[in-house]
Amino acid sequence: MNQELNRETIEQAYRYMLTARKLDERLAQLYRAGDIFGGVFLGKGQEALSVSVGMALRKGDIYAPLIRDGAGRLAFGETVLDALRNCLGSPLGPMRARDGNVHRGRPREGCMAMISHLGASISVVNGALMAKRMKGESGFMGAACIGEGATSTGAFHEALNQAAIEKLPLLLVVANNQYAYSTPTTMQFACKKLTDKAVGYGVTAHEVDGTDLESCWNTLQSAARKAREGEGPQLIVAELLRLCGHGEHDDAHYVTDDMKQSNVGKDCMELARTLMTSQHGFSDQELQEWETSTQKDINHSISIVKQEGGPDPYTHSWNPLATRELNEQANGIAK
Ligand SMILES: Cc1ncc(C[n+]2csc(CCOP(=O)(O)OP(=O)(O)O)c2C)c(N)n1
Repeated sequence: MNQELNRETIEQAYRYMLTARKLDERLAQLYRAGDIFGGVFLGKGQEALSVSVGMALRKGDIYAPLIRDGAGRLAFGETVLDALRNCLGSPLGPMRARDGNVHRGRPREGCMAMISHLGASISVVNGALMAKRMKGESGFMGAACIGEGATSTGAFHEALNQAAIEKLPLLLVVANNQYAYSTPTTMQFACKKLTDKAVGYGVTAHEVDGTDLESCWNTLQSAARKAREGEGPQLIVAELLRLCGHGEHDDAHYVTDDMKQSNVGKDCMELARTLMTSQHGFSDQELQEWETSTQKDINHSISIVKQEGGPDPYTHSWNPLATRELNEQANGIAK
């Protein structure tokens, strides 16, 4: 059954979106202050889609978020501390100070560590879903999140074909944010719509306005239900605009004014705020209070992580994370 976007669920969704947006803003500041040595990639403009994916998943599902999925990660159970520890290089972070970027995850909890190679995460989710099936589990689902740039890779086509043949309960979520780094969609694909790509593989496709929380929610809920009920992989294509650079090192000068002023250029946070006040009875004051308390909580988490320092080169075990010893340690330490 589809879960409704009601007063309770929209508050949850909005709070995850707000936390993700505020966390992104602080990460950008920390990056500019020289506190983060790795790259910082923000999800500004993609929170409505991302949170709808995260909230369509359940415990026991598989999730492979991409660089702009802070809201979905929070909804799937990631903590603000995990994100900050990873970016600031704390040894207590999920990747134990080895990343300093966005390639973090907790595979044992179903959240795959992000892979930079575009499209590669889809077959990882396929594999995890096939393993669950072989173990006799049921009712599970997986979501792999990609950008429109990844739809041009061989990895995308091979994985989508495999998922279709195996009838895997996969949500393949494409955030078409109009640019793959600086490459516009006209240089990325020649089909009319990205959902056309599903036809050749016999996959059901859904199109959604990625700026609108309600549309994202309803589309993801219905796609998730179909996947769980055995209807095979679902390709979801959301139209939106990345409201920032590719990363904080990129000023996005190539994004045209026309694009910014078009429908895809609308900020999903502002639209969600209007939805909360006009249709779900929340007051501006309430929303302002959440904003202030969220900011305070994030600042508190930053002060905790800053005190944790970096790994001590003399005592830290530099064995690969995949070793048994470190896997077991990481499970105990980084809770
Ligand atoms: C196979 C591969 N080719 C090139 C790159 C370099 N690269 C990293 S991010 C990126 C753009 C990604 O665009 P898109 O898939 O649309 O996702 P978005 O960043 O817009 O969310 C590119 C080309 C890569 N990581 N992997």
